[in-house]
Amino acid sequence: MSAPKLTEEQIERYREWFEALDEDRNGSIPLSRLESALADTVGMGMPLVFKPYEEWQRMIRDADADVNGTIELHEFLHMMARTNHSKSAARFYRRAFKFFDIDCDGYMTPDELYSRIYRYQKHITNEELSAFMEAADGNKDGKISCDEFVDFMMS
Ligand SMILES: [Ca+2]
Ligand SMILES: [Ca+2]
Ligand SMILES: [Ca+2]
Repeated sequence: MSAPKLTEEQIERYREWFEALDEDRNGSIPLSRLESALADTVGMGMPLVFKPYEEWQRMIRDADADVNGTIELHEFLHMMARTNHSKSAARFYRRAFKFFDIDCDGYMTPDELYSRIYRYQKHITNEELSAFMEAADGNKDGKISCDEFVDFMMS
């Protein structure tokens, strides 16, 4: 098994997630707990608009390498590494982009982003959306291309 490639920073962040999810602090997280939690933490704290729930479930089941019904830290890190850096992640974000590009012109505008996100997460603020636009809009033309989106989500 090849070791997952994560930066120190990512390992630190994922370890914090893991510890937050490991409520009884025994070093393992039941699959069911992880499933419901991941649904809320996918990318940018956005809800689960990017990926069908069944795919997450499958990914989590796959992550339980020793099939003991719980995810241990090393299994968790391995799963996050695969999610972050695999080609399938890029494919997944490209598909997600299409979801936001409502008029299919190849760009995600603030209006499109807002109308999609709002359906799932009513409490998102204009400031949060602007911050996302600002951060993801690499060439600062006020809209997000598919490449900009993928780069941002995978950075
Ligand atoms: Ca396990
Ligand atoms: Ca568009
Ligand atoms: Ca742009």
